[in-house]
Amino acid sequence: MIDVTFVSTNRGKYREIREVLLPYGVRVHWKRRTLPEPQADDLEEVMNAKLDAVRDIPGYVLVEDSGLFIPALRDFPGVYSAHFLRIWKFTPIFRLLKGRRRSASFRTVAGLQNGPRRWAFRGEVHGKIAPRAAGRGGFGYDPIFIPDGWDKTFAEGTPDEKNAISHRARAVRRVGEQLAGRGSRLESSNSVVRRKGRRA
Ligand code: ITT
Repeated sequence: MIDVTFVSTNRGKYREIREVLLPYGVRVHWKRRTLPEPQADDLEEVMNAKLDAVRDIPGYVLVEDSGLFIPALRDFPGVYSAHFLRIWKFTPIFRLLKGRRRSASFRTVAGLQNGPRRWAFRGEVHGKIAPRAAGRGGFGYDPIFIPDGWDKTFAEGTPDEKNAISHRARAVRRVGEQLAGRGSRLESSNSVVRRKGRRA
């Protein structure tokens, strides 16, 4: 078994990540810690700031930053997803989307660190914003997001159904492949983590 410390305030993320990494022989330990979320242009920048803040933790350390991107709202709430949800919940999104295209996507950038080494892994799922909130599963924006190919929201699906296709599961399966020794050279390159100017 490989041990990984996942640092986050979000228990829902931990539950999903734990299940996704288990088949790779990776055991996830959750460390609850509030990490800096600088005002940044992309998820990767935020992810890197989070990794900077966990340098004191030995061994493999995993963090991730996620967001809901709505093209009709110029990708809002995007990197501001956590802040926006905390203050406003869903109603303004429904109001802003009246008469506009409802397509949306969830994105995750997961960052893995071990001493001086860093890796970044991305995952995305496309879908649309539901007409109204539905379902009690998941967390965050799950009640208002209908992934492509589904006729229900993430919050109406089971944890396994969400993990089969979610942005987070897609990014984190790559973490599992990396840890199990099957990661591609591109994704294990530090330059991927450090490259600027690319929207995550
Ligand atoms: P950290 O401590 O890991 O930063 P967080 O909840 O603040 O946890 P983010 O900064 O990545 O996480 O914020 C992303 C926001 O989007 C936050 O409000 C989440 O609840 C929400 N979110 C992230 N992943 C989601 C998912 O899979 N389904 C629904 N909402 C999600």
